[in-house]
Amino acid sequence: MDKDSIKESIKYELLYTFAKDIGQATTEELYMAFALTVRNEIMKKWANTKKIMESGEYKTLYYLSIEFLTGKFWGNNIINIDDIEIYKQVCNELGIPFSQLEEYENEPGIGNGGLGRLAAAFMESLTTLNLPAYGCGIRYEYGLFNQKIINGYQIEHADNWLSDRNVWEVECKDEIVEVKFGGNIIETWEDGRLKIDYRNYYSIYAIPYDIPVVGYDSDIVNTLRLWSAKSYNDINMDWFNRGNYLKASEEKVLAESISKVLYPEDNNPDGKRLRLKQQYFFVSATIQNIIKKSKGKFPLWALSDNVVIHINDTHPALAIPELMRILMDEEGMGWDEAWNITTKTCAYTNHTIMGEALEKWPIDLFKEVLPRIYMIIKEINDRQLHRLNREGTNDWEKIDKMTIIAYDQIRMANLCLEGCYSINGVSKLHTDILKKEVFSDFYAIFPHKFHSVTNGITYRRWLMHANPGLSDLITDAIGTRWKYDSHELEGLHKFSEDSAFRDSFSDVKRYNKQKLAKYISDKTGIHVDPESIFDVQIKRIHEYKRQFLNVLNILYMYDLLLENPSRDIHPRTFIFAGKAAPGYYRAKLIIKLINSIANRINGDIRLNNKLKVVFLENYNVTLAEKIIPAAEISEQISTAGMEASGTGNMKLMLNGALTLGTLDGANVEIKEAVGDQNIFIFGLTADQVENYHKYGGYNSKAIYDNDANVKKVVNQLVNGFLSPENSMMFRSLYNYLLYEEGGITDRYMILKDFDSYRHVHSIVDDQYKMPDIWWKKAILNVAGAGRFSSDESIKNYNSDIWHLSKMGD
Ligand code: 26W
Repeated sequence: MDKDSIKESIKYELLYTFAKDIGQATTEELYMAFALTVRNEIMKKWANTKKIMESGEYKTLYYLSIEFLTGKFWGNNIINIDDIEIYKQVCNELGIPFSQLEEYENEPGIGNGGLGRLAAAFMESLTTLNLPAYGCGIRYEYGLFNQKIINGYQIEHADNWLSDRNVWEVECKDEIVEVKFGGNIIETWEDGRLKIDYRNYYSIYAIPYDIPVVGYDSDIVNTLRLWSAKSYNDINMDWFNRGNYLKASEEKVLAESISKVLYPEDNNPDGKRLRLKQQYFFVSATIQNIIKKSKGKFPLWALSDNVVIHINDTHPALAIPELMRILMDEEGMGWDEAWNITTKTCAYTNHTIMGEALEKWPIDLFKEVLPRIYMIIKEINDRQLHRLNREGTNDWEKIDKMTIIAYDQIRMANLCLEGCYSINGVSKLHTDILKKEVFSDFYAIFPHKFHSVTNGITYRRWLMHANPGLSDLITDAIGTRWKYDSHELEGLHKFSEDSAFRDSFSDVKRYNKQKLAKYISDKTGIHVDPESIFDVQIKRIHEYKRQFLNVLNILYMYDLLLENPSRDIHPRTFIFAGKAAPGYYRAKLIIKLINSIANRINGDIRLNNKLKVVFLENYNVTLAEKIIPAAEISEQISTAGMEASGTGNMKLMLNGALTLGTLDGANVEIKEAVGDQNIFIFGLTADQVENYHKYGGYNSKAIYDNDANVKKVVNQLVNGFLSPENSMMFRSLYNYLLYEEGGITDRYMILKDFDSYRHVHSIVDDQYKMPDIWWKKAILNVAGAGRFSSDESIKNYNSDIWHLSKMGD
């Protein structure tokens, strides 16, 4: 659309939706009018894509994920339809700040972190590459809680992201699906076949809401289909007539609780009944929908030629028994035929290797909520055992690890390994660990099933949208091809030698830092120096991610500066952001610790502003878009072997931050991409960590006793230095470092890695003092980031696992 038609459309929407003209409209109404205008630009392509997909001509991917962390829609969609300049001009001419409209939109926080963000990125890249796909998930009415920091503590507030009309979704009432829970199963034999009679169940309706997924300059618009739970009975008239109004709507409240709130746990399942219901709810609705659409287009035995069902971590793993159920109970197939189809159609990605993060469900709970699905899983389990026996596996330790049902629990990862034709890790290192350790027994039997696909990011959002200054600078240097093909960023390599380019590059960074400094001061009242090094750690708060290690090093730097305030270090601003799961006590205590240190340091005038610590509340995609363009050091310091990939690391390098990290997850590949000189690596390797763990850990007390600096820092946790009002406050963190817990001391190897961590920080300080060298490294990071585009990940998924054809080909 040209400028004038956009203006016309905005006026039209204001008039016919709100009976107002531009001068009268509120920000909300202006936002709506702009959003509807952008939406109108998408609709035709969307309708067309839907029609072609309905025809059944193309093999279609269904990407099942319990989270999709899309970020705000409006600005990103404008970037993707390549209209950003025009919209900015329109805003200018109408005197409406573009940023004000952007700010107005609520971010759909319907994901916890990496897994959810990846799912959204993949949908976008699938579209960009013209590959037909549905994203399938839950339309949570409340997303991840909003985080407030009060007196240094995290306080959670409900995130009512749907409070305004959501113009980006379309309710599809005509595709409503019934999902059944509870009850009991009567098995009878009829004509030599097992007949399943499902009785006394209760039904919940699933209503799909479709959101268009816009790719960059793409021919198609894919669909994100989120299911909302709806009760069959809105009101029970018996109770109502008797005057019991609470009882009258009880059923509705209970039924609709299924899609009410996103569980805030990340990497830490807690086996709740409602969570199990959420999983079955969206999986069953999706699979029923797939089968219904498939019938009439092709015979169901050919399902795997036409459909791929991708299981994003184990949360949608019930897709396997649900597909079996429908093929057998509703379509009349026998077990072998159904199993053959299912195992050729489903594929699984693992996102986490930590034992406690692998989902398991108690059998009793499971049987009660999903009796028929339980029977099917039991049968899969029994057949697996038979097969293992037949194959002569009599190593009981091995069988014990591989079975799906054991110790009164159902192990979802094992179900996926049995029931899927493909399993992949999300970085090279992660896949190696899956093959060698976590799933080594499966790997021995099904080596052909294993793939490695490194994660990626929507680099356009993180450059063109979040960092327009850098984006323009890149375009000036190498043209616009990089917007289509991320590998073109390699063209920046030669500019790293060009001092004029380096100057412009550092000017962009300075500008972004000034903007962030202003945001920090507006939000927190803390003044940070834009000339200081912006050192950021932004991610979920988790022990394995080791924000604690970062904090100990800050304390150490603080101590050094107090000893000698004129010590020659470049001023540093440490920026943290991230949420802790509400029930995760220690993670919440770490937030308090960061804030206590911030308080102490920021108020200490002896430091001459050489050190500042900031915790920005309510980390989400929108906040990430503000922090990342201003970052110079990217802290990726998880205990090696524990971060499956990481994707924040990729966004930060793309924006010219240097990684300071362990050889973990995708950091290993970042190092390959930028070269050893352009990354700061420290700490134990994954093999070393694994070895220590095998032999009961290491002696952290010895490190504490033998290093006076370490001792001082660790003691400061408990001597009132940080919490004069209550010196016991951080005692449990102190104990964690020095005393055994669950058979191991300092499980995350914090003190073990401390020495090399502080050493690498001093190297950072030295190198920042040499701007030519520093900016060269930063530019080489941008140049090397192209391989981490989610377009690239999707190409790899497609060639190795999905085998979809481009629409239009
Ligand atoms: C409640 C149980 C549970 C278990 C695991 C909830 C959520 C999870 C996710 C798998 C956690 C997660 O987001 N994992 C991250 O996935 C990213 C995308 O692959 C990786 O980059 C991160 O390393 C990994 O931690």
